Amino acid sequence: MVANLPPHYHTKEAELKNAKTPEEKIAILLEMMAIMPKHKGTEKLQKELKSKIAKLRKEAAEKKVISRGSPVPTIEREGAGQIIIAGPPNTGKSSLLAVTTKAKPEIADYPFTTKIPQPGMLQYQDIQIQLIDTPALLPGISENWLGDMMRKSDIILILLDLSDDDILEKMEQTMQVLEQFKIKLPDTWEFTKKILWVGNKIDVPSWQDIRNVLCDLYPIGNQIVPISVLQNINLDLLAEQIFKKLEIIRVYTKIPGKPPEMKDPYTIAANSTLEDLARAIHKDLVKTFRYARLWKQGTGNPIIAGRDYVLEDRDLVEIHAEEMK
Ligand SMILES: Nc1nc2c(ncn2[C@@H]2O[C@H](COP(=O)(O)OP(=O)(O)O)[C@@H](O)[C@H]2O)c(=O)[nH]1
Ligand SMILES: [Mg+2]
Repeated sequence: MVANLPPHYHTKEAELKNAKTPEEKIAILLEMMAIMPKHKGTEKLQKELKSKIAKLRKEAAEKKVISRGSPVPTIEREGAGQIIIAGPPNTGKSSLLAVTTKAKPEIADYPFTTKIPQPGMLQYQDIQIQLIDTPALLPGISENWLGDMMRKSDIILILLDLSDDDILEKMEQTMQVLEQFKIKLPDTWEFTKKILWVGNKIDVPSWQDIRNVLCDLYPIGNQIVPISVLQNINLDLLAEQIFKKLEIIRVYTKIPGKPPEMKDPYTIAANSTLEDLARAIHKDLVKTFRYARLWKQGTGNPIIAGRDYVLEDRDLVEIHAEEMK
């Protein structure tokens, strides 16, 4: 006989009876797992729920192959880069979006609050970077549109909860979905996308122990950016890491004879040339480009540079072109 199940648990049991799809059932079962107290008395029940979830996941995966035509959410790319915030349930993904952008996602201490992706713009110095909050990565639940969205992004930010004792299981599930999405290569620690590892909730004292447990199994030791969304710890560092990983540079342009405004820079890939910049400004400019006067950050005298010149972050450029006929 199981003792002391919270009343909320029984509400979920009732919901489970009414749930129709395997996805809905898995979501409810995972919530039941989350609210169930973990002790000897609930061990058997925990096992039962786990095996139910495993069975449903198989069912869902089989069904997914044939089901088509459900509406697929898409988000238009904006700003200097697109970052997907992904990870297990309840790690603070929506909270991170809410604190770093003007977006207002739903936040709650139970899983599956976020069902559709939500974008927001992160201001980093004088540029904006698009962050997208997404539903949790879970085998059997995560839908293919999420994989597509991740593969089209610039960086996948994997947000982990460093206060979670079950972090290894969560990590395992996350990796399983990333493999299914062909973002992680099987049996290796290689990814087809840039991954930024972030550990949240470091306001909880045990975070270092949990990080160590994680690092014993996964080669991400010194890569995890430790943050607390709730207490605003290291969020500036995180923005800086995102900018670095994007590998872009800001280039300011000015009109001949006018003073520079030094705002709204072009953001282009690192190691771009003046020709690449000209192309980003206008396709005709690539043909008519003659030379540029170029100021390095903080210097007074311009240099004269040709189209092969490799630009650096914060260069100021004045392009001289032939008149179009
Ligand atoms: N202690 C702590 N709790 C946090 C932090 N960030 C988020 N949370 C809590 O974690 C729970 C899940 O947050 P949410 O943003 O909905 O997570 P999501 O499911 O990953 O989108 C909420 O109760 C948040 O208040 C943090 O930095 N520290
Ligand atoms: Mg959420």
